[in-house]
Amino acid sequence: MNPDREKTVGMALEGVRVLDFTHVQSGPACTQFLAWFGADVIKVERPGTGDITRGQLRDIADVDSLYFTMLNHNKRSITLDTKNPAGKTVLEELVQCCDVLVENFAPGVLERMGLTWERLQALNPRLIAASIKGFGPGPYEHAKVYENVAQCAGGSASTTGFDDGPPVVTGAQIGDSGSGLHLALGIVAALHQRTSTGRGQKVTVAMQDSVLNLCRVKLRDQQRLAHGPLEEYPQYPNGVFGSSVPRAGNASGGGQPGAILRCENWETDPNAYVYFIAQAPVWDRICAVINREEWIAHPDYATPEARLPRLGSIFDTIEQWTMTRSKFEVMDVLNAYDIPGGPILSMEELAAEPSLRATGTIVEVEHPARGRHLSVGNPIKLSDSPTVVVASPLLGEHTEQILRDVLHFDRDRIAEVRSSGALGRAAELPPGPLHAASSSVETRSSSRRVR
Ligand code: CAO
Repeated sequence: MNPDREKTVGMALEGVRVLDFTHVQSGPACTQFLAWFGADVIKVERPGTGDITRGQLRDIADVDSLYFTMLNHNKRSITLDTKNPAGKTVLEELVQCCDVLVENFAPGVLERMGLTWERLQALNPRLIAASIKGFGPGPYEHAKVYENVAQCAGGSASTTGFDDGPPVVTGAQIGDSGSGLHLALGIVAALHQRTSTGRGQKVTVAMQDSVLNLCRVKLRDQQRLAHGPLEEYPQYPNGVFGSSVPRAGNASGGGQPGAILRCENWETDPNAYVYFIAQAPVWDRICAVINREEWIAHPDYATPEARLPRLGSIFDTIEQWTMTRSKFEVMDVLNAYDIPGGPILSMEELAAEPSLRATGTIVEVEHPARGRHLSVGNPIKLSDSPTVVVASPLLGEHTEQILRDVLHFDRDRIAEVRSSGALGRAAELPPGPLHAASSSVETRSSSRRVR
C-alpha cells in the first residue's frame, strides 16, 4: 500500500488511497464501495460545477442533489482544472501517491489529458488504473453510454417485459451501479495481486459485459432453446417460441414456476401483490393453504410435469386465495408453511422498514447543506470492517487539506497553484451542524471523518 500513508487499522481497505476521477453513477458507485471499506477516496472534480450530478434532478435549490449525495458518501473532494497546466501537474502528483485511479470518462478522454497507460505506469508503476466504458473493443467501443443503453445492449431489455409488449428496462441500475460493483471487485483483486507482483495493472469493465453477466441465465436459456421449448416460460405449451429467448413476464427464471399475484386492496394499492413460487417440494403444503387438498394426488396436478401446462389456471386459483388477504398476511402464512414467496415492497415501505434500518442498509445521513436524508448504506456487511456512512463532500471541500496533507504542499505552493486558477474558488461551508453522519447501526458522534 502507499508507503507514506499513515498506518491505521480497523477497516478492510485502510491504507489504500484512491484517485477518484469518476462522474455520474457507474464510477462513483464503485469508489463509494471502496470508501465504505475504508479506502481514502479523493474525488477530483472540475472547479465550478464538479460532478454533473451535483446539479441534476435537484429537489432543493442550490443544494447537492440526492443523485450526488447518495453515490458519493465517505469521499473527499478536491477541485482541479486538469486542462490548466498547473492543475495537470497536481493531477500527476496525485497519481504518484495513489494506489488506484478510477475513471469512467468517455473513451479517449483520459488519453487526451495525457494520461495514457504508458504515462500512468511511468508516473507510478504500482498504480491500478481502473476504467468503466460502455463497450469493450468492437463496433461500439467509442460510444458514450448511459444506464438504459447498457441494459438494452447487454441483453436485459430484450428479455424483460411481457411477450406481447416491447422490451422493458428495469429500475435496478444494473448498467451503472452493476458495472461499478464489477469494477470494485476487479480493483480489490488487482490490489491483492500487487502484493505479490509489486506491479499495478489495468482493470477495465464494459457496461455491456456487466449487464450480460447479470443476464447469464438468459444466455443459458438461449442455448436450451435449441433443444426444445422453455417449459417454465409462460409461452409453453400454447405459445410460439422464436429463435431467441422471449420475454417471460414475471415467470421465475430459477426453474421453479412463479407469478406475481394480487392481494387484498389491489384495486387501490399499486403494490398490493406477492411473488408466489410454486416450489415442487412444498406442493402439498400449497394445496393445503389454498384448500385444494384434492390436487395433492390428482394426476393433473401431482407432478411438476403435469402442472406445467396448467400453470396459468393454477396461479389463478392461488390468486383467489391471496386476494382475500393483505400481502403481509399472505407472507405470514407462506412463511409458516415454508413456502417461498415475497411481498412487492414499495420504496415508501422500504424506506420505513425497521429491519433495514437496524442493519444499516437504510441509513439517515446528516448533510451540511440539505440536512437529514435517507440513503442506502453498504449492502455488503464485513464483521471486522463495519461501515459508517459519512455525508458526501461539498464541492472542493477538501482541496486545501489534500494539497497540504496528501501532497505535502507548503503555503507558497498552494498559493501558487491557486493563483494559476487551477483550483477554482474554495468551497464555503454553510452554517449549521457539521457533517455529522449517522446510521441506525452505528452513530458517529464526532463530526466529519478526520484523516
Ligand atoms: N477539469 C477539466 N476538464 C475536465 C475535468 C476536470 N477536472 N474532468 C473532466 N473534464 C473534461 C474531460 O477532459 C472531458 O473533456 P474533453 O472531451 O474535451 O476531453 C470532459 O470533461 C468529460 O467528458 P465525457 O465525454 O466523459 O463527459 P460527457 O458528459 O460528454 O459524457 C458519459 C458522459 C457518461 C456519457 C461518458 O463519460 C461515458 O460514456 N462514460 C463511460 C461510460 C459510463 O460510465 N457511463 C455511465 C454514466 S452513468 O449513467
